[in-house]
Amino acid sequence: GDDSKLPPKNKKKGPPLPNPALNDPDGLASLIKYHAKYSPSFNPAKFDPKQAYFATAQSVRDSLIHRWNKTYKHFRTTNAKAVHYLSMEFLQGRAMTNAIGNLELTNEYAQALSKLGHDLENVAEQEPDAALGNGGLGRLASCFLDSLATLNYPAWGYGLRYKYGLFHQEIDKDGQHEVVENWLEMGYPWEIPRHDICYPIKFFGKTFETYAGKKEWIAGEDIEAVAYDVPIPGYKTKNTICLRLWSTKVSPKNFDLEAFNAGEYDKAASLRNKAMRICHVLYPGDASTEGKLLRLKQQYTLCSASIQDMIARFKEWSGTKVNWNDFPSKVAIQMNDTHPTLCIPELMRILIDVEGVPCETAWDITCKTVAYTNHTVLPEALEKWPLPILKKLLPRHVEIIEKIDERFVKSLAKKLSSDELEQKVRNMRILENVELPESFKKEKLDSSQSPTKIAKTDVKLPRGKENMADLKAKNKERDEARKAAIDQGRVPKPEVLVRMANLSVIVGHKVNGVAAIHSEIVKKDVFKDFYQNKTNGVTPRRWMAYCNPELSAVITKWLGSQDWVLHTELLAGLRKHVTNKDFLKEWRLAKKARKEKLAKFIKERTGYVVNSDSMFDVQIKRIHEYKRQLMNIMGVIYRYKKMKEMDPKERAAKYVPRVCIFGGKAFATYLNAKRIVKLITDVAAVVNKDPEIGDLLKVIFVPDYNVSVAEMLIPASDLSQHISTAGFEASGTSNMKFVMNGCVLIGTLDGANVEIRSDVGEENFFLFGATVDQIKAIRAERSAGKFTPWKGFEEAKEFIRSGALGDYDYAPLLESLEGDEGFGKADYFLVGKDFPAYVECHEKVDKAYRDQEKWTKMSILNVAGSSKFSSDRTIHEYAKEIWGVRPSPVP
Ligand code: T68
Repeated sequence: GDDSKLPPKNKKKGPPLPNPALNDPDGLASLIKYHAKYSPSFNPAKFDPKQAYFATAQSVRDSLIHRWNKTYKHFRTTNAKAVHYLSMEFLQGRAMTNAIGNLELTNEYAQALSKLGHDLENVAEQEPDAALGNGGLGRLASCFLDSLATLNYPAWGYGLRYKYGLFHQEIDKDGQHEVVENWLEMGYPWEIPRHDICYPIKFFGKTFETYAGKKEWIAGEDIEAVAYDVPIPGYKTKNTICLRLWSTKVSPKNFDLEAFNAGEYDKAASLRNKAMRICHVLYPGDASTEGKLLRLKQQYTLCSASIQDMIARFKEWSGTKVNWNDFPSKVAIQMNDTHPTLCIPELMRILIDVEGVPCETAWDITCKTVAYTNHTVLPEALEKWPLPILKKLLPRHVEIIEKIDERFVKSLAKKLSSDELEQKVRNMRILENVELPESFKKEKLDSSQSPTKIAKTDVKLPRGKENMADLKAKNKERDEARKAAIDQGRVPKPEVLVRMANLSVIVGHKVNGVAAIHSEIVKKDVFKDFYQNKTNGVTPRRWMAYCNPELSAVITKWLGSQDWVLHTELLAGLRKHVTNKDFLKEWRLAKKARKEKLAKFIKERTGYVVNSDSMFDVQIKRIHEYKRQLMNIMGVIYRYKKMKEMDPKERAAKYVPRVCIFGGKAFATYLNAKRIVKLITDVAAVVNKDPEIGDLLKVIFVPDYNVSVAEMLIPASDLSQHISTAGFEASGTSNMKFVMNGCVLIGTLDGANVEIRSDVGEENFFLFGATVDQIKAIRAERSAGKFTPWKGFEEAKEFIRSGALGDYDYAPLLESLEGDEGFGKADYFLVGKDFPAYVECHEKVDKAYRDQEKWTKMSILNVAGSSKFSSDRTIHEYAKEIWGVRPSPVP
């Protein structure tokens, strides 16, 4: 269809809608004015940037809705298999620049707004970030949506519409403070409330056996989930897919009018408040039982509403003949980490209890439909829920989970010898801290019990060098001692836990990690034949074309077309120009333009003045000990200290002027992370006002790091730090964004760094630090008391301890770097071990930066080698190797 025109004027009611050709700036200007005038939330007499933003957004939304309707009409006609991406997080950031860009209307909108006295960039900056996520995992989900739409895959994103996004970070003399982020305060023009799409969600209650083994769940609390749809436009295509965010409410019949009229207001609105609470915030604290219940309610709401939605569509699109066996050939579900794992028992429950599908068939359908992506190896990030709490909230689901667990144990019993069995079952089954029943031991398993369908999971023995017989004997002894202690009541019986990752692995037809090295590490524990790697990627639209128009223009000019935005493999073509002086000059100027913008931004946000001729050295990500912002700031301290010990000449000869920029939020209850934030700001306060040092060193902590701040920082960086302890960062995705923006990385052999380094060339990457294989030995060396830290590391610690940074108590942070043993102590993340190599590597960076021509070449070769890290490549791999979906472009 021709969507260059809006729908025809409605002659009967309301004001006349302008009907312009969208590629005409005058027409767009009249459309914007129309929305400014008739938008109900603003005074039509005014037209300030905020109003201009809302009116512009409304006009863009018209086009998006038009395309979105066409897309799903097309998907309905073709009834092709679709992927459903379930994620507790979508870190969308701002929508406007991206939407206008993907519609290819950036110039037209810029002109239209200029006719109305506004500047597009300034108008776009009025939009608050939609921060419905924490970090990498949530942003990955958003990049995937962009690629799914762009590549024309039939797809849906499913998430929750949190009232408050990730907290707003304020920094003051005491460090970080969290303030609610009220992103919906002014209304969100990019969403469409779908009052017609609403599903019941049940909690608590009991299950009953009805007839012939059928189960019925009578709930104790009934609420509803209602859809808010956010259209996601593809780039250079009409395909516009849907991010469906669920919000919670109660049906009006649950409002107790009698109680209200009797003055019992809290009672009257009690259920309503409970329902609203579910979508209040992202990851509410879960230390208490109430907190755990709330988290589980969130996860279950996402899963139940989404599964009901898929089932409703499947039935509707199947017409009169619903064949449940066809479900997996129409529906693929991807679980973004374990947070949506409850969709497994929910799909089975609905199939068995509601649709009357036989258990075996329901099991088969569920296995073929769901797949799981693992994003972490950190044990504390692997979700486990206490069985009694889960049972209280979702009694029927627990019955189903227990059945899956039982069948899995049987499948292992059938395959393994009895001496291996206990240990394997303990590690791999869904329920933790449950004794293995005698009847499951191999010799007692009669063949009629042998499972067939779940025998998909294969076990590989750990590849350690330990003597297996010794290990087994030791384990047995330990287990017996533990059991005796419990039996005698000397230690409490451990709580039974439900391991969500194990459930996902057992059921999912595919399991994948997110970078080659991460997948190798996880494979050792995760035992599945069909374990895959799908290296992450990021969208080159948002992360190159829109956030870095200057560099993008240079790339387009020298490649001769803009096709690289869709086909990043063309970026390799930059290599052949790398000796051309004009090209190098234009490249430098483009980078410089972004650095000047950033310098202005830094001044506005922090008050500090930085020189845009300095090297911009950036580390932006969630604050976490494994990401080692602590090592970075200790490196800065060491550098500062050495500078102070030198005379000015020596100092200037050794170091190039640097601005060390940090950004990131610390989880509210993660005290060491908050101490690191405080340390960075304290160092900044001392260094930045030291006249002796001047421009040679500046330290900046950019408050409230989010997607929009990343869009400002990444294009302006020269060097960026990806320095996690090897084996801890699953992939990282900002490393990819930096590379695409011509920034050189300093990093360890961790996550996607490994692949980046190999693709951009070893000589264009600053590598340092211990490798994954060395870590075990390093820890052993330490606990044997054999590790002596480098004196430079001790100097940096001493500087912090000395009070030179003020009177804040850094002792707990420093203690984490000391001692010989223990998690959270004994320098678990090997800052001390890697520190000398890190400092030395930064000296190489200084040397390299002095030669600006050489540095510019490195910068170009990073972009030229970045093609693999487009999320388009990642999505094609998922589509082909996991989901079995094919592109379906709207004609
Ligand atoms: C990140 N994980 C990985 N998790 O840390 C990062 N976890 O290496 C990877 O690039 C990225 O995922 C995408 O694959 C996260 O962001 C979380 O945010 C999280 C949230 C709640 C519970 C556990």
